[in-house]
Amino acid sequence: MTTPRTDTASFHAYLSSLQYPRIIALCGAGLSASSGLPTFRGPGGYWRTHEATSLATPGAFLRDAGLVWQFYSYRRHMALTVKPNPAHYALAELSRKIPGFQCFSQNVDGLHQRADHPREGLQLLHGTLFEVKCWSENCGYREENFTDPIVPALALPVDGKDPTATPDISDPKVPLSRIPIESLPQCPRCKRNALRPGVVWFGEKLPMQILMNVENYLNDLAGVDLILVIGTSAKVYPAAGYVQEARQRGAKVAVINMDANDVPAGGWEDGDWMFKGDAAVIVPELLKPVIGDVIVPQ
Ligand code: BJW
Repeated sequence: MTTPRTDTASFHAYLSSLQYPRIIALCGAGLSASSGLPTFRGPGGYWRTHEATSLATPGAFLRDAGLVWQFYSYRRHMALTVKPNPAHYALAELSRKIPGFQCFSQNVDGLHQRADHPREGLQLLHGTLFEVKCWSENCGYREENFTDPIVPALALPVDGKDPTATPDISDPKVPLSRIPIESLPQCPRCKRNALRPGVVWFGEKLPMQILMNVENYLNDLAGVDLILVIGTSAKVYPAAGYVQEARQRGAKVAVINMDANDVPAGGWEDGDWMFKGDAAVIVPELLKPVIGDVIVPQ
């Protein structure tokens, strides 16, 4: 059985040896964990009594659009409240230093963008919380939207005893009112359907342009030198499949994860690395030879 390397020195030596580096990062929810946002699987993967992934489906929206909007409105609020961490800034700086670097991110929280990650180096595989679109694909309306709450009905409840406190509605002990579909955001174009979050749910296609950008990058004849697999369980496809695709094009794999058992499909191969711990600490350290010290704005 192959065991991955764990020393930073061999990683730095490899990084420094690349003349025209072709590097990919595949990022997941663990990247934003130290910013204070929960992951999907594992202990933080529940919202009230619901598995977070069970609310990320078109079926859940059809059954109870009010509940699904409460989940996403809460997450929009949380994402706006927290800040990008040093790993977001390190990846953004890598993108400025190495034009061939592409960050394939499954995260919808907007933290890459707030860390000023150059737009052309960022492929948002699963969309963003801050775009909303008409439920009807035939209508096709979509808009960028940062309003919090997006409609008054989705305002967080106020504590009866302390009006300055907002009870945490992710806690099932906090009562949640039922929201009728008419009180949810409505499509201003067709005026017949509710708007929904502009994210990719299970069973839905990833955005066509993003898929094309990823395929074009992977199919470039130059191959790939390195894929950084950061804070993702790498269980959701097609994103998880990009690790093997990069490998087939010559890439070495470096995993940065709190859980050393979260191994990408296909297992370890000679020359891989596993860095166990917090991405916010490890990613800036790994990229130091190229980006120097990360500056996090106060
Ligand atoms: C830390 C840390 C710290 C913690 N530092 N680390 C092939 C095989 C089998 C199934 C399929 C297949 N191809 C497609 C499918 C079906 C399905 C799928 O993959 N199912 C799997 C469950 C098996 N895929 C799809 O449905 C996709 N669509 C599709 O394939 O369409 C095809 C199609 C063709 C034609 C017509 C129609 C369709 C769509 C997938 C969409 C996923 N959407 C979600 C929700 C997005 C919106 C939202 O945010 O609510 O995306 S689900 C959820 O999972 C979210 C995430 O982006 C995604 C990945 O999760 P992630 O980021 O890896 O999080 P976790 O929690 O799993 O892991 C966190 C990790 O961090 C852990 O490892 C921790 O240890 C670690 N960590 N703290 C470092 N501080």
